[in-house]
Amino acid sequence: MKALIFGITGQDGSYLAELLLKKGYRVTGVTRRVSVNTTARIQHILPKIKIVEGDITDAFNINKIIQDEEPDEIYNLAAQSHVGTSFNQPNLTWDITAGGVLNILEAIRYSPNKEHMRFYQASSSEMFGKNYTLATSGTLSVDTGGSVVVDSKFGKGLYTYPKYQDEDTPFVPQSPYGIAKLAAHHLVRTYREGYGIHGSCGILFNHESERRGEAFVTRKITKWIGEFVDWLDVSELDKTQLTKTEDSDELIYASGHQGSYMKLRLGNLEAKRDWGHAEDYVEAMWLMLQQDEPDDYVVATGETHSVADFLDAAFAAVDIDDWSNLVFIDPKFYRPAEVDYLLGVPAKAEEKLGWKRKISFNDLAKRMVDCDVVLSKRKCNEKRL
Ligand code: NAP
Ligand code: F7E
Repeated sequence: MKALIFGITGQDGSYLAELLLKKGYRVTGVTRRVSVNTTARIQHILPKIKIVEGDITDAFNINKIIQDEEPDEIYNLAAQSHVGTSFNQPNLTWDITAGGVLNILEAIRYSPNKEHMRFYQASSSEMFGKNYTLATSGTLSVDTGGSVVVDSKFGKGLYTYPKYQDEDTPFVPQSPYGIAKLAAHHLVRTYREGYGIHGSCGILFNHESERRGEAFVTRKITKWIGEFVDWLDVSELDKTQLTKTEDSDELIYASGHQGSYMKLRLGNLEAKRDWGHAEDYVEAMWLMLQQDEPDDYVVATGETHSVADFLDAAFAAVDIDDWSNLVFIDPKFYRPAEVDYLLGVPAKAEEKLGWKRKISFNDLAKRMVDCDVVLSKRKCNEKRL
């Protein structure tokens, strides 16, 4: 089997490429030319994959790649994927995240091998925006432990809250990114129904990892913790020496120490997300393309946590219980429109694909922190040489 991955240099692309190689696929990845090397996440598998140059906004180039490669499976993970950036660069986001998908769909539509190609599109929980489904009494019951049992048409599942999103929740996107993803989502459905393309969309909720981009909130937090722990170490300080500061103070001080350290600068800590690990989620992408019929699936954990909860879990991994003195709230990181609450019910993916997430929220945070502590130490040591 031959797979073509757009977005192979990203977080998900790297995990998906690893998974497909393990399954014996021949993997081709599309990378765009930029002035710096973007292959860090796939460096370890580069000898085993084929790389071709391409940008999904370039329709002719994309068409040529698809006709030349004749893949059995095409995964589109390429996007301008940062929601905050999409408010600053909405046109670019639209061209890549929506327009790029149309280029791929058109190339498949006119391919002589169309019947043999299966297509995966990376849709997003951002498409739900501010909307959610409020479970009604008929679909809900409370188990003895106080959790809510959602009795969906795909079977019963145990979820912690009665507000959720699933495949039937109407989309009300709140960002240029969410709107572009929704356009792409409807394009895939239309090409599926109109031209018989085997195209499936994974409506994936937030998924993170040790390879997560550094501008997303989880990685921004764990990277800062790694560097902060290294600063404490090098300064021969321990956390009990940190002095209390005002909320308006942007720096951290320690008693008996001359220097200071810049606080972790964040925006809205109240937003809630359904956070899983990317390694689990790429498995769901592959499973979708193994189905006889194309379809759309929510992929999520069924739990929701605030950004503040993630801070709790991440700081706990380095034995810091109270982080309030270490975080500075910077209005710069607030968004013009926010998605307040995401909790996905993955009952359909569990029932039809047999998919189940394996990595818990606390393990996710701990894995990311542990990795960033090691990475920071390595980088700092290199800098000091
Ligand atoms: P990511 O780390 O930001 O990776 C995005 C990938 O897209 C990178 O390989 C990037 O290449 C590539 N790309 C960007 N613009 C391109 C262009 N014009 N032409 C070709 N390639 C381009 O994102 P991710 O977290 O792996 O997510 C993968 C996909 O799932 C994205 O479509 C994202 O929107 C979607 N999604 C992600 C999540 C999540 O929580 N991670 C949830 C739902 C949906 P460079 O390396 O050159 O920048
Ligand atoms: O923000 C809040 C921010 O940028 C999460 C993408 O993969 O998932 C991701 O989009 C929350 C938001 O992810 C900072 O306001 C607070 O409420 O990590 P994020 P996202 O916007 O949820 C979806 C499903 C995708 O599809 C996207 O591609 O955290 N927040 N302070 C902050 N966020 C950031 N980035 N930086 C902060 O300083």
